[in-house]
Amino acid sequence: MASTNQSPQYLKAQSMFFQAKTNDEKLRWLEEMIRECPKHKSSEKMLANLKTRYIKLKEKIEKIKKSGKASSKSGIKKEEMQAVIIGFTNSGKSSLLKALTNASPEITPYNFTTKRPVVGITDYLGTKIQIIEVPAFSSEYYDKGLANSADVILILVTDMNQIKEIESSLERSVGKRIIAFNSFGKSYEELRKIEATLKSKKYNFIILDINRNLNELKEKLFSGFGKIRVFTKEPTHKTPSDRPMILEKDSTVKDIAQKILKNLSFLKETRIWGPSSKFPGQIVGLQHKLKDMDTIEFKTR
Ligand SMILES: Nc1nc2c(ncn2[C@@H]2O[C@H](COP(=O)(O)OP(=O)(O)OP(=O)(O)O)[C@@H](O)[C@H]2O)c(=O)[nH]1
Ligand SMILES: [Mg+2]
Repeated sequence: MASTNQSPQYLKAQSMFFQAKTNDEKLRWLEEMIRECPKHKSSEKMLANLKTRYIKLKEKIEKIKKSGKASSKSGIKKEEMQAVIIGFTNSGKSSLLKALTNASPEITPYNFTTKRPVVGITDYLGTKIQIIEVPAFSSEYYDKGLANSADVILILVTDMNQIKEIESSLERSVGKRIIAFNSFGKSYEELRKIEATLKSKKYNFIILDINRNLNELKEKLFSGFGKIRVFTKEPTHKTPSDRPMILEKDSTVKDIAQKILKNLSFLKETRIWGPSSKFPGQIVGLQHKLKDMDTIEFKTR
């Protein structure tokens, strides 16, 4: 890259670019270089080069993400629903991961016990949610790439000030954020104040007690993925299946019919109960959009 007549800001970004270890970081510094590149005739070519590089790198990152491999150095295979737990050291990340999933991370009263990401799986109504404990925020073990690519980011804190600090580092993240305030060791009076503050700041939050409200947390996590639950019902049965199917938001009758029925031409009639129906048992067409907690019944020939 050209080295003539560049601003100190540009040179700094360039040096950061060359030092960057992850593609996400590289992309960030390239963006900075483009911003700081002089916009006059003599540097047109250089700017064009930078932009091409930027687009290529962005495509590469997308490709890695789509192929299911995490773009970060962690090497963790991303499942369809992935949440990360991030927080300062000793905020209780491992304790939560252990209570919520099949993982058994090391838990100690000492700082920086978790030095590598730990992956666990939790079952939600028969569907799996992947949950990852990311090593302590602001430590050398922290993995920003994981935080940036997760679908849901659970920010576990023990102090109100930690929220802003963590959030300000998430400018490149895509996931829905949930604040979990760890109630461990806090008095009732303290918790009352904390709850009032979180409410007034309009956070999507939960006051977490891992012995008491893990189910509430699971519900919150699930809603963060923006998916919908749809129960199926056999025409001859009075009640629907007890386990819903998990579908993408805005799925249609056709989407679920294709999953359940082998051949759509056998489909005679579809009825819907619940939020997307105008009345219970409404007959709908293939393009009908489903909503969370609908019940659907297919009559076939
Ligand atoms: N019983 C209980 N102990 C907790 C809870 N949260 C944190 N602790 C205690 O706090 C200490 C740290 O907990 P960890 O779960 O290891 O915290 P961490 O955030 O994973 O910490 P690092 O991985 O070291 O950064 C341990 O002594 C835990 O027993 C909780 O909700 N219940
Ligand atoms: Mg830990």
